[in-house]
This record gives sequence, C-alpha cells and structure tokens, in this order.
Amino acid sequence: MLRSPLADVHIPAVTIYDYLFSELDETTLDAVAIVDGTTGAETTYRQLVAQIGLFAGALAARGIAVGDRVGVLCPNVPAFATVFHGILRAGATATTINSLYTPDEIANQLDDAGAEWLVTVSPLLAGAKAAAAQRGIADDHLIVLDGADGHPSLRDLLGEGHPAPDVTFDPATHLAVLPYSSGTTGRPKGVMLTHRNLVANVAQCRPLLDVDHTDRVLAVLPFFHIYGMTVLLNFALRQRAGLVTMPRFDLPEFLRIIAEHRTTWVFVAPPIAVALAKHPVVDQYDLSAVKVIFSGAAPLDGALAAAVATRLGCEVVQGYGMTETSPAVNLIPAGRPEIDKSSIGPLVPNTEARIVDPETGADLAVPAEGDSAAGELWVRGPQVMVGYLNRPDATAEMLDADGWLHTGDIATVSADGMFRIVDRLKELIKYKGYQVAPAVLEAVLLEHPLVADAAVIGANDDDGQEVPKAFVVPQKDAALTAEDVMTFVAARVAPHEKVRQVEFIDAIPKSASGKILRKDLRMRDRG
Ligand code: AYL
Repeated sequence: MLRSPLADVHIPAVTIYDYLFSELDETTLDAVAIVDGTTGAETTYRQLVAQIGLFAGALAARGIAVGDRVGVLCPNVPAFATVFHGILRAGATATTINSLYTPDEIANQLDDAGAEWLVTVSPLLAGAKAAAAQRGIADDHLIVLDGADGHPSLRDLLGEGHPAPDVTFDPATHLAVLPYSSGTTGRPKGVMLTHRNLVANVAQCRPLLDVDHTDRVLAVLPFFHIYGMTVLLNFALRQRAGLVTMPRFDLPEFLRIIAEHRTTWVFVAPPIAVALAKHPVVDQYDLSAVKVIFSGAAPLDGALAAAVATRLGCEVVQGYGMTETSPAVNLIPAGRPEIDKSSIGPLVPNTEARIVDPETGADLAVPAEGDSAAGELWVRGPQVMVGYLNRPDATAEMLDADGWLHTGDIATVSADGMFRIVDRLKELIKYKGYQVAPAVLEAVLLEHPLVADAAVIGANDDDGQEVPKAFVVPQKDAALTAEDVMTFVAARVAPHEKVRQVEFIDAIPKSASGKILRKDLRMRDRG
C-alpha cells in the first residue's frame, strides 16, 4: 500500500459553508471574492456571505429543508456561489447539471436525483422549462436568477429578507452535492458527496496549491463539474483569493480576461493548453501576471506542458482525480521543477493508493529505480464518495468493502511516490475534459434504422486530444455515410457528446457474454 508523502491534514467536522466562511475576519470580509469577468462587477466576501444567508432564508421560507434536492443549471456567473452555498446552507442537496445538456438529459438528472426545484438563468430557460415540464416542476419552483415572467428571480428571493435558517445535520454523512458521472461504465449516475467529502478535498489541496489572498484565479471551468466546484469555487474562496468568472470558453475573451484582471492562477483542461501553445492570437495579449497554469480532467502531454510554460513564461502543472473522489487524488505542486509534468505527482494528504494487477488482483511491486509495472489505480481517503445514488450494484462494482475505490484508470508509480496515468481500463471518454458515456451514444446509434450494431471508444484527433469515435456495422446493403451517422447523433445529444469520427466495420468484437471488447477496437484504431 502507498501513502501520500505529505503529513496528514486535519479535517474539521463542519459544514462546507462553515469551513469556507466562518473564519472571515474584518480584512478579508472586504476583499473581493468574485469578479464577473464579463462585466467587471465585484462581490466582496461580506456581500457574498450576506447573499448566501438571504438565499438560504428564502429557500427555507418556501419549505426547502434537509432532505430536499435542488437542481442547478447555471453557467459560471458570480451568483452561482450564492445559489450553491445558499442551497447547502438551507440543509438541502445541490445537484449540479451540465449546462450543455439536452432537455431530456436535464429531466433524467432531476428525476433520478428527486429534485423538485430548479435554479437557472434566462439564456438556459427554454431547456430548463422543457425539462421541468417533464418532471412536473411548476413555474414557481423554477428560479430564474436574472428574472423571467412568472418565475422567482435572485433579486426577488434576496429582497424577502429572510434570515438563514438554523439547520442541523451531521456533516460526515449528510449529502452536500449530487454531481453526475458515468463512472467506469454505463450512463450517468448521481455521485453522493457529503459535506465532509467537500471539506476534506479543499483541506487536502491546501498544502499543495500555493494560492492566497493576493491571487486572482480564473474560473472558466464550469462550477457544475467537480473540478470547478472544489478547486475553483470552494478552494479559491477558502484561500481568500479573488475568483474571476467566465460563463463559457472563448479564446479571445479568455485571453482578454486574463490580461485585464491580471489573473495569477489559470485552471484549464488539456484542450485549452493546446490553444495556449499553438494559437497565434495568444501573442496579442499581456499574460505576464500568470504564475501557474493548472491542467486536469484528462491527460496532459509533457511536450505540450513545456510549450505552454515557455510561451507564457509560467509554470504548468497537472492534477488527477475524478468526480467520485471530490475530485483531487494526485497533484503536482508549483515550484518543483524536478517533477515531470507528464506525471500526476504525489498523492494529496490523507490518501492511500494501490496499483493492482487487473488480472490477478495482486499489488504490483514498486522498484527502487524507475516506474512500477502498470496496473489499476485504487484509492482510499476522506474524499471518496459514499456511493452512487439509487445504484447499489454500480457502487459495489467500484467501491469495495475495505473502502478502496477502483478508479478504472491504469497507472504506474515510482519509489519516490510519483504517479503516472498511462491508460484507461474503463469505457469512459473525455472530450475537452467533459465526460462522454459510450453507452449513451451506442443507444442513440442503435436507434438509426440503417445501423445494425455499434460501439463507441475514445480516439485521438490531430492535436492528440480524445474524441468520441463510433464503429458502425451498417444493415445489409444499406447506403450509410459517416456524415449521416454524425448528423443523426448530433441532433440527439449535447454538443460535447457528438460522434466526431466514424469507421464502418463488419462486426463489433464481443466477448462470449456479449460485452463489447473495447480494447480490441482501441488496438485496431491505434493501428
Ligand atoms: P471526472 N490525467 C489522465 N486522466 C485524467 C486526469 C489526468 N490528469 N484527470 C482526470 N482524468 C480522467 O469524473 C481519468 O480517466 O473528473 C479519471 O478517472 O470528469 C476521469 O478523468 C475522471 O473524470 C484536480 C483537478 C482532478 C481536476 C480533476 C479532474 C476531475 C475530473 C483533480 O486537482
């Protein structure tokens, strides 16, 4: 068994709200907590805390309490922080929804999570309304932050002046959030994360990420995803940094905001690193304030990291983890030039790991020099989820009786405790850092009348980034083109889930029990 080389950190038994905001002093209260990158509007910690209290009060006045679930379908705007922490402060659980989702996907998540309330913004109202209608959520339970006829707005709720309710629950067991993840297989499932999980992961990041009140942190990665939720929204606020929000990625606007707000830490996924390394427009902006680019959510190539570091004159590091681990498991601290940036660095504190031979279940040996053989990464720690909502079967497959989470990622480790992700055992695909579940796309493909069978894997595009690729067996004598297949899928899924490559094949390789042999397809794809 491997342990983090770092000393354990104390994880206080408090709510995430108390962990972040109970120790604000007179100086930090008046510091800027959030800047709207688009408009420049600022919110201080004092204002944020007041708004969170009022939002929680307004929810409590509507009867929302411990045990209730509230859907959040909202891009990165400053009010996200008020909504998120307001819901949790009222004792309810927030289920954060991908803002790219189709109405059906939104409705599925609301249904599965048992959410009877939804918070959104007017640009997403059409999809939210369609989903709310499917689930029978009435207009007065659909909060539209910037206002829409017949719906409560943020201004309405805060204006009611209700104080935050007194709620009691055990932070070690009470569910704070239910983000959705497909895990190692199948469709998205609700990941049950407690207040303790969220508190722990912020506490675990603190010794490794040197962010403080002098920093401005760019928040372009979505708060609805665990990366943005923990590392941006919660961690940056705990450090008393200023978050600069951006509702969606657009390269020139991203560069303008970095330059104008002089952001010091920029958290990205690898495709943004590709743009920073290659796009000519990058040279037109003053990015000199940037100290660190932090990449996570998909593999970061070492040469790419070096190219970005040289071009921007900053450090480039990466972190590894998953929704099921709140998310941070490993990360490279800044200021450690000896650590290979294509590795994922050491385990965060209070975390144990094993590298297990997937065939035999035996722990692989760690040699004195060089890396161990590759095996499945298992992790254990206070950031590991309770399980999947309503899915004891899927939980049991991933989380064993001793508390080990089987990540489905293939890793190696060196004697000095540096991990490296070298492959993926599970079927999950990452497109621009977003999860894409092959099972969802395979079901859509099989709806096409000219498709006899189909399988989906992750393939590489010209920049070495992962994209969903479909292997399709056409019906006998059918005239089916790759274009037809891609157009059909694109009309039925969220933009990040589109099939971007198609290959026709005679038969999908399957095991005796009928499981798709993705490994064979991946081998065929890599030639
Ligand atoms: P989910 N290298 C390789 N694969 C990665 C990496 C990485 N650095 N990070 C994530 N993955 C893959 O739930 C891996 O397959 O959470 C993993 O099981 O969307 C899967 O993505 C999980 O995807 C941080 C900051 C982690 C961000 C994250 C990303 C969490 C993504 C730790 O400190």
